[in-house]
Amino acid sequence: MTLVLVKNGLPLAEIRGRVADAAALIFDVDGTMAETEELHREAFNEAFVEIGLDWHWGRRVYKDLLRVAGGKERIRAFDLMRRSGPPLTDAGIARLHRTKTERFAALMADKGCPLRPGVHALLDAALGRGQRIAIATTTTRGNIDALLAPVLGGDWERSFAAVVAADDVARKKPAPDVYLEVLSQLDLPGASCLAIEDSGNGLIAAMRAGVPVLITPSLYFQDDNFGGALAVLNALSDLAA
Ligand code: XBP
Ligand code: MG
Repeated sequence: MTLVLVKNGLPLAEIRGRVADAAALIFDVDGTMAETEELHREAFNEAFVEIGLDWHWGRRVYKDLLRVAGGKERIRAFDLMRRSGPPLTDAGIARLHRTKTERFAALMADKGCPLRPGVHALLDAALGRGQRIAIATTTTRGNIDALLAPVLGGDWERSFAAVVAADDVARKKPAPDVYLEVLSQLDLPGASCLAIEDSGNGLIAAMRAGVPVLITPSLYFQDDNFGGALAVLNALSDLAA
């Protein structure tokens, strides 16, 4: 039996209705579609070695660093905190992050990363009822392909009405920019859609764009504040139970 955890918000039957009735479902990627953050952490650590930095991000420090959305911004935040030596230049950060992105793609190709329970079924159900699906993420665009191509097929993007990633907008989550850009591409008001997120930053970004939010917390964000969400489910598979 599935444990359905609705910490706040609507009863499950009503959540199912809201999901089915939304004009579009807007998915976050990291943490929501798949538990990718451990692979991101590994990719950062491999990049540090490759570039010759004596940095290593363990789980505890990475949990704190995840407050900063975006890999380049996370590198800069850590660099400013360590207070030794001259700060990395913009070009140095860009190079380090490019190496991290290459390492992430290689790790994805090597190890793979399954979608979280219920994600594939929800995508199929949405497409089956003619609902539009979209992506609003602060990850690098290539990372989406590295995750989704192996599990949904190389032409996965054709199923999505809009895919907006980090470098398409000026500000990352918790700013609303990725959501506002998705809504503009879909030509829909935020209130008619439903966002699916795993983190407090994601929740704030969607709410600032006027989009109601369903939360499925991922490993690193179990204790985030999800006040304001329609509901908090332990997994999207609960929708089908
Ligand atoms: C995802 C992120 C990203 C990834 C790493 O947040 O914050 O920075 O951790 O990817 P969200 P990059 O799930 O809210 O979109 O290194 O490409 O930034
Ligand atoms: Mg996320």
